[in-house]
Amino acid sequence: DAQEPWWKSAVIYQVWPASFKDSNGDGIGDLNGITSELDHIKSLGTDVVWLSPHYASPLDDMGYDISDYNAINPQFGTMEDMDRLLAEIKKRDMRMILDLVINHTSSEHAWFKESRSSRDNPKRDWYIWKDNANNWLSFFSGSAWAYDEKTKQYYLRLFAETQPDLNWENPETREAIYKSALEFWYEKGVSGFRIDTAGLYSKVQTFEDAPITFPGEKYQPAGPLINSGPRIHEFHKEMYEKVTSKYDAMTVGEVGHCSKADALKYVSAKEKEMNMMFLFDTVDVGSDKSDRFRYKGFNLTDFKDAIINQSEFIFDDETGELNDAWSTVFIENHDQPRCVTRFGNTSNKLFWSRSAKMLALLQTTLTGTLFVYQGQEIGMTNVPQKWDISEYLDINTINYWNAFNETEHSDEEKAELLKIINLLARDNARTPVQWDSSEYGGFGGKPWMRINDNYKDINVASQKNDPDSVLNFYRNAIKTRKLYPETLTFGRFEVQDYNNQEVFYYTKTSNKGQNKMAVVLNFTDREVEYPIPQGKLLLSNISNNIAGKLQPYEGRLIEVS
Ligand code: ISL
Ligand code: CA
Repeated sequence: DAQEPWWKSAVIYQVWPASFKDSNGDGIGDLNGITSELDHIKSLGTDVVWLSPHYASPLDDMGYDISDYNAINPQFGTMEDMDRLLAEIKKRDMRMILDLVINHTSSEHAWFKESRSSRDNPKRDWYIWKDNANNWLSFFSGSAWAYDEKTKQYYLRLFAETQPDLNWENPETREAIYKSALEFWYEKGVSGFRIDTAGLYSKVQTFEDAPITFPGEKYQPAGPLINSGPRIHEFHKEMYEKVTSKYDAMTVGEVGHCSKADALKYVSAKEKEMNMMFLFDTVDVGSDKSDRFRYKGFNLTDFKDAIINQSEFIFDDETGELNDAWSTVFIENHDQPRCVTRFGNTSNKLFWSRSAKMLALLQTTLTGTLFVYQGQEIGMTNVPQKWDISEYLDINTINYWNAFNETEHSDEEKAELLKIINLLARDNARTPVQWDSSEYGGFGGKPWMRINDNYKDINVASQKNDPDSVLNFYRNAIKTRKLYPETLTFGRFEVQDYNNQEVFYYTKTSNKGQNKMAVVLNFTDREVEYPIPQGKLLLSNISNNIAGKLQPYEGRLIEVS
């Protein structure tokens, strides 16, 4: 639709710099490494590159702990490297968006160093200081409060101890954030931001204890006391009005979970807050939404529900037509395990390849802006189950494992948690990208995080020119998506045969109903008899389709009218 803004039909590729490509052999991915692989990124059909934090940072939370918004992490390169990366992206007719981490800074940021220096420092109130801690649980385990010896008060830190929360109640703090974290980069020519933890800026100011979610636990999830709090929409409106509205920019907020009413405030065009957001229904399926490692599993209707919930708010309840809100399509990012392991099947090569392609077919036919995470396009998998816990490097996993081991557990309980960690840990997304079959997968020097053992079988070089590879399936599927934007990117999404636990069948209808497609996906490792809708087969992950039957992990996209 020519009337629609560019970011609705964009395909966005996320780069997590530490593990993308190392250009100088020090074992850490870097900006020049990204520049050297822009043709690969572009070949997928990418319109926008989302760069995860590249800023100066002690890397306690891999860059989501920023010590200077206006400097590049020297391990990733220099400002000249950044300028070149941006220029090379634009040269290829793509745009760049950055990560905007403004709920907290690193404790090494100059603002926090001042704030903690004395109780009467002018920046004391830029962070959240209290005489007493409450029972809030940190997202990274333990208390959400850290005690500071020097000034004998606690500061709030919803994430790591070295990630103090900024105080958004203070207008001077907000101005400083807008100037240094946003304006600086807009002026350099970036096209917007992925807004980290976009629902967390407004804390309920009573700082009261959270109700009990996990009986018997000392710390409890703060829930609505921090999530979509009382002033959150006011803050987003201000940020949009004062900064974002001045540029040709897109924003995508990481919200996670929220009510439909809040969703429509965050991303309805008329509200002027953000363009779209990430909701976690799908990636959290089977888990407690406050603690992913409390995992119970799920069935296919839970998965269908998750996908419905993530996008139904963009359709009018009565007419079924699009309203003025917008949604995202994603199944991986740097915080999530690999989708082929989680939702597909990696037990043999055939199932791995077919289920990776089936998930590609799912993603490229859903409504919203499509996001692909580095390595997803070649079907990278979770780390092997046999890896020792010491191979995991993410602060989230390590703190969780340590907190668990503070109390006695049987060997079975430990083994059970290790299995869940292997299934769901963020580290699964953070192993180096597998470029070829040479040492360290062609990533560069000896990588900071162990490369997945399967790099000789799964890598870009072996897939690039193979017409049957996962990579070429993604390329084709994205091409197909761009050929039929009205139906695939903007179409109405309706789940059919909802109760079926083997087959995910849905239809997509263009807004005015001229064109209709059916997507049929067999989520099992068995052949399934199925009344497959008649029509023109546009795309499938197998070549020898049989009438009335779906082979294991078979998927079809069919134009039905
Ligand atoms: O991955 C999680 C822990 O299991 C989530 O709770 C995650 O921390 C949450 O979605 C916020 O994520 C974002 O902000 C974090 C950072 O660690 C994540 O990498 C980032 O995506 C703090 O900045
Ligand atoms: Ca490097």
